Amino acid sequence: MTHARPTTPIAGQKPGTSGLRKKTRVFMAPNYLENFVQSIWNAIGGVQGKTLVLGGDGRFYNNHAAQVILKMAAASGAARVIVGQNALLSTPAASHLIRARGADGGIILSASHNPGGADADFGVKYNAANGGPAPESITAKIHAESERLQEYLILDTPDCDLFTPGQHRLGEMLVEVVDPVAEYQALMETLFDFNAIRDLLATGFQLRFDAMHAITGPYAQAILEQSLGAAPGSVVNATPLPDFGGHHPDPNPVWARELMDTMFAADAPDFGAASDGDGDRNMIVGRGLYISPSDSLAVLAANAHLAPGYANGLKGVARSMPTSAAVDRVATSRGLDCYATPTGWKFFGNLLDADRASLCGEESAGTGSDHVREKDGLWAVLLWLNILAVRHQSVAGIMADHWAEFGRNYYSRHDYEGIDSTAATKLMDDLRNRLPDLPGTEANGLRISAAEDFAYTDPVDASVTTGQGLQITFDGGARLVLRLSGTGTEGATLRVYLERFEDAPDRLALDPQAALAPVIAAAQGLARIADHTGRTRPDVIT
Ligand code: VG1
Ligand code: CO
Repeated sequence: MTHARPTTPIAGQKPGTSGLRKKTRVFMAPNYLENFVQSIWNAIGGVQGKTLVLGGDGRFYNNHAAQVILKMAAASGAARVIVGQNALLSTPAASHLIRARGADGGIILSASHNPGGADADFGVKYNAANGGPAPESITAKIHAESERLQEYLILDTPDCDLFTPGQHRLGEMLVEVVDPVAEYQALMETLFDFNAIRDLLATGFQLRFDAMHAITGPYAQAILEQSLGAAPGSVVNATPLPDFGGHHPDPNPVWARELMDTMFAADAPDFGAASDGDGDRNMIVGRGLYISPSDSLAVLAANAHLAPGYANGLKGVARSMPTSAAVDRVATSRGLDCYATPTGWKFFGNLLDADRASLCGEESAGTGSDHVREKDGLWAVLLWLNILAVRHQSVAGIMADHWAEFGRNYYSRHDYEGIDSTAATKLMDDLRNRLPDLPGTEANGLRISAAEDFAYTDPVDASVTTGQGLQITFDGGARLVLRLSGTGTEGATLRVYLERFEDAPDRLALDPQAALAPVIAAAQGLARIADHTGRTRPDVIT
């Protein structure tokens, strides 16, 4: 029986960098989830007769939310929902399913790298028919609908069996429960030389993949261990847990400390990697060497042609604006177009759909290609392994060659987490107001050549997005960017992105923090971070 339940608008249902993220208890409050889901349906012209994909990263509230969404899809007349078994799907696997099945869209339940649990974070993201995160035009519409919502439709029926693969019925709607890994794995087999990677692993090459108790565990076990033959136990923390074992499933040297310790030990494996809550990010570590995500993107761009799926070369590359310009150097040398977009994968969708770029990446450990419309953690790991298998070199060897050829963009991000929102806004406003006066002046001995509040005009649909970060460029190409996070759920997080280029052969192996010291000092002085926030050092350095 379909019920139309009266409701009233709930303030703040505005999707951020990647979907709507809130404290789990906010999502658990009466009507919160239902209001947002109905707002999605309303914003996309309803779901009557449509096919949707549904799955999540397995965090607390995942299964309950999935049942609510199914009942709401059925009540609004959806024809079919394809759901990962137990309501699990990594973000890239969901993107692939939407595309492979020609679905009209999909919903991903995740707050990605944010911690999970009743007292942590939850999130809901809508992806469009191209498999990618809804563009700003749709997220703005969802928000507008949420502000005038008066009722939602839901089926009054017992929960659907999401455990048994196959077709089930929920009212008139078909629910198809699928293995979350199988179709994704088949896609990976079309892109990479699995035999070459098998041969590499058979020679005793050791790898360690840390799934951080999040969604990539089952994917990595099936692909890395069972199919490619990595030693059993190569994938650690492989069981997805509702609270990710109490950790942040954020693949960076701070939150993936365990992997860093393993990779810097005397008997370290040859290759280490980690992924995040929903499986769309990757951290790459060589033996005793952390690879910054911006460098990883550049290496993948320079070597992608070594994998069968990219043997014909790339159509172009794209990075988010705060990501280092290391990939730009590869693009210049290979004659590829290179785009700089605002932060967040939704801005890459048009470039990928229009065949202007086939490889994209962000400094936050997200890389991906036109095989889906999301970033893809395991995909990046497999591309690295394919490159290592063909080049017969260590990770350190590949990096040394790369920097010798292209120079090195020293890069780091400093995060100040959970700061007072008013103070954070004031810091940004103060610096923004001073931008016009900065060019030509000096900060800590560095001469400022340009200062802008980054705005992006999409080259495909000409849509304009403003206020995407304050960018200050110095003579010689050093750069700093400041922006506020759009994925947090508590206070504000200030992200300070720092970059400096070096190509002197004897200066390619410096400590990144030391190499960046002048830029770090300039950032402190220009933004008066300590004065505004009371913090003298960042909480997380990546
Ligand atoms: C962060 C990252 C951004 C990424 C986003 C979603 O956003 O900086 O690069 O696209 O998370 O990734 P923000 O607004 O907090 O800086 V995920 O893996 O959380 O879906
Ligand atoms: Co993620």
